Order: sequence, then structure tokens, then C-alpha cells
Amino acid sequence: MDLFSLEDWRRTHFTNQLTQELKDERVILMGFVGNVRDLGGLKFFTLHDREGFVQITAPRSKVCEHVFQKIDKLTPQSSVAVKGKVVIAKQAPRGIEVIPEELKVLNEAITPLPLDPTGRIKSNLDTRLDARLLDLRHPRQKAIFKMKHEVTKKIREFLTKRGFIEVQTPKIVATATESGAALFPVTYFEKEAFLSQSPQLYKEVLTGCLDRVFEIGPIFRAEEHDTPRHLNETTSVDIEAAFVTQDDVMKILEDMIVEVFSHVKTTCSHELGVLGRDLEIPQKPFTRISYDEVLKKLDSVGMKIPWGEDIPTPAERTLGELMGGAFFITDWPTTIKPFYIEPKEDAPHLCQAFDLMYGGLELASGGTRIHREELLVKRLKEKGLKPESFESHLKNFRYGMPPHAGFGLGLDRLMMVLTGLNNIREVVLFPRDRRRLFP
Ligand code: AMO
Repeated sequence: MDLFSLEDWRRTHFTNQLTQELKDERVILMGFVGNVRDLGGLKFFTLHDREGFVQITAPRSKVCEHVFQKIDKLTPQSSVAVKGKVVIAKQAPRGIEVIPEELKVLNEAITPLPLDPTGRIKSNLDTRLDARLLDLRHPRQKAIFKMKHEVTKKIREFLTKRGFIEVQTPKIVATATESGAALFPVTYFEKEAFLSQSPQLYKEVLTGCLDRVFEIGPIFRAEEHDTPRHLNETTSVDIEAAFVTQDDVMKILEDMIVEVFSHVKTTCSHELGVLGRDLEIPQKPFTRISYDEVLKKLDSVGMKIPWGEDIPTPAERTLGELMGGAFFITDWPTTIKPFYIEPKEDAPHLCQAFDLMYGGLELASGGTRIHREELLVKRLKEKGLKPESFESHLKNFRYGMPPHAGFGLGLDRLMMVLTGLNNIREVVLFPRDRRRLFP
């Protein structure tokens, strides 16, 4: 087999860094083989790396015979290293190509491949996810995850500027926090434990010492549903701040969303182009609509939702069509929302919680939290939960827990909106759903 090790070869450039100014310079490129073409005395192949591709052109008269012969045997998607000279070529994209002096085949890819990473032959999402490595070599998929990197980078920068400290909280936990969502049990020595549904209780407690915290991390939901907007493992951006209320964190969320959209629009214009997405930046302030008004709006188009029930997905979609863009739903019935949400003082059947919607998709939820133990215990009981099971959390409220508020934003849902893709699996590298545990 004609395989080589890297030895002292190191990449000098990504393909997008090759410019006409590098004419006649020797470069080392590393990447994957795309199309191979043979015109007799002239052979070509495209070399693809994370940032793009370049044509490697081998005229028999200008390259060593062993390099020329090796091109014949290249299989698509094999990893290769090329040492060669940059030349001006008017007909080539960006007006340059590389004449190879040496070619190393580092690892040969099998033929046939389970999918065509150039995307010319279309594959369904399941086939793509089964061969995700190949799928992720496609420019469209690379665009999604480069954009996701920009999004998390911007969120970190935004929250840091606003005085938030990034934290990491346990993902193996003893109790549920999100009453509606099911739990994944895990074997934890001789104890019963679960995968965390949300950093909720930890982020709240941390406001009592670190004042403002955020976490970008995994949350686990054991729901059976199999929809384009739910996964069993997803990433959430959680924030929590001391001495503030839901209005303050709604403003933070609104500012963060607008800054993220603007950042993506300016730094990811190439990626947006690849995805064919024309991104509209939402205008502040986002519309606020109460739960009661939502029911009235839905009723006016023939969708009756009994007061006190959550808004089902088809109704969310209709509401999205009626409202358009980003909007908050406020003044939720206390019974729908989790035990930690503060009921309204003047109308305790309603609570200080909000959801952020974008069209028909829920992006985030949050609110003002209860910070007094007595009320928290009452709410736990009303929810049919045992305060004893929450003792290690409740005791913190005896140590002067400050009033606090926060939200949890679904990062993968936000990516659906930014990319314009309607299946959450597209924006997660290795999605976990009811049927998928591999790769
Ligand atoms: P909630 O359960 O509403 O709130 O979750 C917050 C946000 O996370 C996203 N999300 C999901 N995304 C994909 N698949 C799922 N299965 C899934 N579940 C949730 C949604 C949702 O709006 N502790 C609270 C947040 C808070 O009050 O701070 C919580 O977890 O975008």
C-alpha cells in the first residue's frame, strides 16, 4: 500500500489562504480528495479542507512521473498532503491552482462511500447522520457549525461584558427540576441518579455567591416524542442573576438575541450565502403578549385552548404565523410553570414567567424565581413533589438567598432560526433522539 506518515510535513496554508500573491511559492496543503479527472497528459484533482478547496493540476511535462501515477489511484475522500507550487490559472476558481511536486496519500478512503459528500447525489437525513463524518465534509454542513461557533463565541462575549461568570454544574443529579420533562435514570453506585434536565437549581444557588452566572451545556430530556424540534440531549444557554426580576432578564435576552443575529449577519455572510439564508435582525423591543391574549388570538381563528393548559405545537405554529418574528409570552398560569417560578403577588394564579418565541418555535423560557423557602415548599407540595427530596437545595434558602431571575435558551433551537433549517438534527453534530444513539 502506498501510504505515508506525516513525518515533518506540516500544513502551511488552508486552501482559502492561497492567493495570487503566493505565485511561485511552495506550499503544503492537507485535506481530502474531491473530484479526480484524467485528460491523458493532464490530470487534476480537487483538494478540500475545512476552509474550501483548490485544484491540484498535474501536467505530465511538469510533474514527476511517480506523482503523476499516484493521482490515478486516488479515491474520493482519501486524506492527502500535497507539496507544490502556486501558479496563476485564469480558468481556475480564484485564479490559482497548485502544481504538485510531492503527493502523500495519508489514508485511503473506501469505495463506494455510503454517501456523496459533494452533495451532488442527495441522501436522506438518516443516511447522512449515519455517515456524519462524510456528511460534515460538505460545505453546507461546515457552514452550520462554523456559524454555531460564532454564535456561542458571541454569547460568551455578550454575557461576560454584562458581568456574568461562566460556570459548569453537575450533569449527574438526584432530582428533577422541569416537572413536565421526563428523566433519564443512571446507575450511580448504590444510589438512584439522573441526567440533568436543566442547571436550574445550581444556577439559582450560584446567584447567592457569584451574583450573575451562565452556563452553555447539555440538558437531557427523556421524552418519547420524535419531532423536528426536540432532541433527548440538547444544549441550553442558561443564565441567572441576583437582585433582578424577569423584566431585567427579558431585556438581557432581547439584547443578546439582537446582538447574536447582527454578529451572524456580519461575520457569517459566506455561511449564510451557502445556506441561502437572508437573515432579518429582529427589532427591539420584542412584542409582549400575555397568555390570556394568546388564548384570545387563537380562539379568534377557531383554536380553543382551555385556560390553564400549555399551548400545543400546532397552536404555537398558528400563533407564530399571527405574530411573526420574535415575541414574548408573559403572565402564564402558575399551574403550568415549574415550582421555582414566583407567582404574581396581586394575582397568584398567574406567575412571573415568560417564553421567548420566534415564529412558532419556543426558543427560551425564564422568569423571576422564588427566593423564600416557605413559598418554595408550598409550591413543591402544590406540584405534588416532596420537599424532603429537595432538602439539599432548600437549605440554601436559609442562608439569605437573594431575589433572582434567569432564563434557559435552547441553543439548537436558536440555530434552527439562524440557519432557517427546520430539523433540529441538522444543527447538532451527533444528535440523540428516540431512535438514535450512534454515531
Ligand atoms: P425549558 O424546559 O423551557 O426551561 O427549556 C429551555 C429551552 O430549552 C429548549 N429545549 C429543547 N430543545 C430541544 N429539544 C428539547 N427536548 C428541549 N427541551 C427544551 C427550548 C426551551 O425553551 N429551567 C428552565 C429555564 C429557566 O427557567 O431558566 C428550563 O429548562 O428552547
